[in-house]
Amino acid sequence: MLDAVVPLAATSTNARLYDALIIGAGFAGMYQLHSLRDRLGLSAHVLEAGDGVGGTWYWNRYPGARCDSESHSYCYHFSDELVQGWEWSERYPSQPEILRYLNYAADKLDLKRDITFGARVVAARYDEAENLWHVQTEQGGHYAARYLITAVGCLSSANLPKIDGIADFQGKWYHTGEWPHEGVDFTGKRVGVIGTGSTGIQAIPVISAAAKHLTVFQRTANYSIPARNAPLTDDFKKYVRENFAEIRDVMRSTVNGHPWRIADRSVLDVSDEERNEIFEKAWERGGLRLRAEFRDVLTNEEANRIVSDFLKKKISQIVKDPAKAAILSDIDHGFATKRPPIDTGYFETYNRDNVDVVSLRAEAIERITATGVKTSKGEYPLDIIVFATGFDAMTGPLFNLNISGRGDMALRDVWREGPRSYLGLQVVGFPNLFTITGPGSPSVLTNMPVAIEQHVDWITRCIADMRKSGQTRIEAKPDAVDDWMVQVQEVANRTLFTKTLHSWYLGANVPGKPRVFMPYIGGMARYRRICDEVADKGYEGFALTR
Ligand code: N01
Repeated sequence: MLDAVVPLAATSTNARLYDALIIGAGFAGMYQLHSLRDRLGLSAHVLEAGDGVGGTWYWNRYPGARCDSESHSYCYHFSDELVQGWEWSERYPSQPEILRYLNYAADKLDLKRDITFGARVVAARYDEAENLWHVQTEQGGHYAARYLITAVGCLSSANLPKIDGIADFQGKWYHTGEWPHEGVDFTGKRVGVIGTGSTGIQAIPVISAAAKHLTVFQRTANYSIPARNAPLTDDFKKYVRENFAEIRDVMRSTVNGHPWRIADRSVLDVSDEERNEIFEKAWERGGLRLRAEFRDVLTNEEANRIVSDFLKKKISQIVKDPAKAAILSDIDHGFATKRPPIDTGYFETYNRDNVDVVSLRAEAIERITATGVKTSKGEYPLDIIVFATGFDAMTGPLFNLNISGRGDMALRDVWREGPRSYLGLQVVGFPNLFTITGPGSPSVLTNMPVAIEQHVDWITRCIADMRKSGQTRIEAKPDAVDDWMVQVQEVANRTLFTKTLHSWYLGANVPGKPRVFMPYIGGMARYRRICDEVADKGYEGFALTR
């Protein structure tokens, strides 16, 4: 272990020294800790800002918070024991159930003793002479380690729009990503929700059932597919227990890590009747699988238009008030070119008398006043405002750590024009820093636990190999980064994703953020192969030194 190699006195300060420091105790940080500590025998430690494990599921406690991946796929797969020891109750796991699951996993693996909770990292600096990372927390903690691994998630830096007058508001306001643990009582309140992404679409039906009145402020109309959530049957639970190895193989070998394969047929190859029947069945079955009914939904404009039209028509059929239906179905982008939400009674919610929708395309928000929201056409009196306005995705959580590499180069400056990485794992100038599900990897385009396990396994193998060969420093080479960034953009340009310019995949939701398609869209299975080949070839594209 590092402690044996580098005595504490060798570091310039009284830092607590580890082989590896991991930032974040969600799915990624927990598995990384287990892998380094229990498989490699390293001294590894996790710093976590929250007071418990859970990551995104620790913070996102808004009403209706639930995962859009199916529960049997949204869990660790590396351990049969963990799989067999846990039983999900519903088709899609709710936030409290996922938090219980992650606590179950943390306790089973005995992880909490190596996690410092309530430790928010505010700076991480690489010291070249020592070949160590120095990490500081807001609480005054100072830690050092040879390897620094960020496990901070892609969607953990809340995006609160800078709307004038927010400080004047006399009611209460909340961002969904930083929801109060004690909950919010909407009873008898006039509530405004700003934002109709996956989060808003989950929260709106639940809030509307409690509030006196709900006004939804919609900037971009969105598709949504019914989730058809339900308790899991005993038969299904048995099927999962008995077939887990096969389910895991499917998840690991598909494009996006879900437990189903994408059908090998074109939207354009089937007759209108057959296509309609396929869509109707998928609509009735519910969930993200509808997207997988055809292979070209995200690559062929005509195919995408046909699916999009089917879904827009559904909105008009569900929403009874034609004026509301027109606002909700006026969608300006192709289905799934922004992350497609799934819902429980979302469009039906607009049939309630206490729910209105305001199109911000027709009347922009001018300011927030003491008593509500003022648009160019009128004022909406409110007691509570909920910002379901998303996240500074992918780069935001990393920038918040104030990471600086060789020569005190700030990551924020190096990525001023957009993120540049090798495989989404490493950045030039930041040796021994690994970014789990970093920009340039499939990450948010997949069922996250699958992408997380692949990254953690790769990082663990890499560190194990380095130790075997006596190497102490790994850093991505500039040429490898250049090549990888070309590949990331090329595969993105072959899809319809880059045609929708206002998605958070491109950073468009945060004013001033560079428009770069951040995740790797070449598919999880292909990405896994590429990473494995890189490792097999002695970490091609990385510089390894003693
Ligand atoms: O955020 P979003 P989210 N004025 O960015 C609007 C994951 N997730 O929290 O589309 C007015 O998608 C914005 O409008 P526009 C999932 O990956 C997962 O909903 O930018 N409106 C949009 O309507 C998801 O994609 C689960 O024009 C403003 C909304 O706010 C990601 O998290 C569950 C505005 C933001 O939508 C983010 O989802 C939930 C402004 N100034 C979420 N700024 C799971 O299943 C933004 N908006 C695990």
